[in-house]
Amino acid sequence: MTERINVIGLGYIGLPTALMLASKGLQVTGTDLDAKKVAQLKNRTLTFEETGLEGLYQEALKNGIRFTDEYQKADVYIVAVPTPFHKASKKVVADYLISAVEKVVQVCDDNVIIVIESTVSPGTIDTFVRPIVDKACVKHRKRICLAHAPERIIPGSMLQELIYNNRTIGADEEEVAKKVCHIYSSFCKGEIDLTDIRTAEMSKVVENAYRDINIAYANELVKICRAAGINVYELIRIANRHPRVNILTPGPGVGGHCISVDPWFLVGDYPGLANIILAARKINDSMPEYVLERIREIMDENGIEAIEKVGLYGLTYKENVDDIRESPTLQLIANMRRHLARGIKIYDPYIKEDIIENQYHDFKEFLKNIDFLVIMVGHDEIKERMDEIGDLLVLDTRNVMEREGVYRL
Ligand code: SAJ
Repeated sequence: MTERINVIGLGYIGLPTALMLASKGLQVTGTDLDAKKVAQLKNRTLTFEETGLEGLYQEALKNGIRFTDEYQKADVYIVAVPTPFHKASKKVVADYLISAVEKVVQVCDDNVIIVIESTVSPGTIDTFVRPIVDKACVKHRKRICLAHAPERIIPGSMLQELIYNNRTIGADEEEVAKKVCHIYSSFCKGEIDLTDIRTAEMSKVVENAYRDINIAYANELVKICRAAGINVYELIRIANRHPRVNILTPGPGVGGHCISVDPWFLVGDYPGLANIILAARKINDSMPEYVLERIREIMDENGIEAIEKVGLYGLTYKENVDDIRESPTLQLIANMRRHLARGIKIYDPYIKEDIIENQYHDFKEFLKNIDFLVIMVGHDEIKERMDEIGDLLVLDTRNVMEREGVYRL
């Protein structure tokens, strides 16, 4: 393939995608406005950890991938910039996307495709992106086509999923969809569904809302089972023996930049229609507060008065990743500042820099300074170091400890 690809945004999605394409021999340039990030990547150092990413990076470097903070001339642009949601209106914040597309249309030649990979609320491309492209096409007499190829990869297993997951590609014309499909097929072994842009936008958001609703169901069962005096994990285990039941795992809340964000797009755009979706968001967002209540109850029950004696294990939004975006632990701490004194201890093996007060970087040191351990994330590390916890008082929000007498959600 001779296409020149310019990947815009070298974050959790853009970087692995750029590396994957380059490793397959495509001519790839990765662009990011963060000069520090670009310098680091040029300097042969990855910007985040992910299984297999280092090997892929080396392969891509060997094949001549380039990193820059400038937009390039290319045949295909893949835009993977952040698309957060507005906290009050719940609508998508398309500013990064708009700015990226504006820069692309300024620099691009005739006959190019802009593929939006960022997750967007359905209709975003028509509302914010298409007008920019249409205007540029008229003004500069260029043909610029649009496509949407939402990503589906899960942190912790990104590369595996980039290769094997099925994908969706939305475009206005079949010819464009096929061209984009051809590029992604260089590494994607999954099946690729071709559709229109709006359906592709909606499918991504709906998939993540589906997962959020299913997690909310498990979290609601936690509260019901607590009131009923039933072990929720035993209940779910039994219910899941039914051939058509598959209840997910309760936890201290839903974090990450996808599942806890994307459903809001539907709530923001379809208030009054997105009812289950809104209820699920509320249930999942209530979990850090619920954990806080459990912490207080257990402290009272065991005569622990000082919050300084409590330690939270895990800062990341889920196990075995170094990503803290929308992390339930951070939400819990934010709630805590309002209710309780400062001083709670924190440890996470994946977070090497100091990002919060009273953070430990050594597990033994952390344990030495607490009387009550709250497991917020089930990293493999804690599963391997159970012996060191001994008979310490524990609230295990992830159900990773088998020991008798451990408190659970
Ligand atoms: N969680 C639970 N119980 C569960 C499963 C997850 O409490 O049974 C929590 C996790 O601890 C975490 C949050 O939910 O805090 C989200 O974790 P996740 O593993 O469901 O999802 P992400 O955010 O790591 O990645 C998701 C993936 N989506 C699905 O699995 C449906 C991925 O496929 C998407 O591509 C990605 O979001 C994305 O970028 O949208």
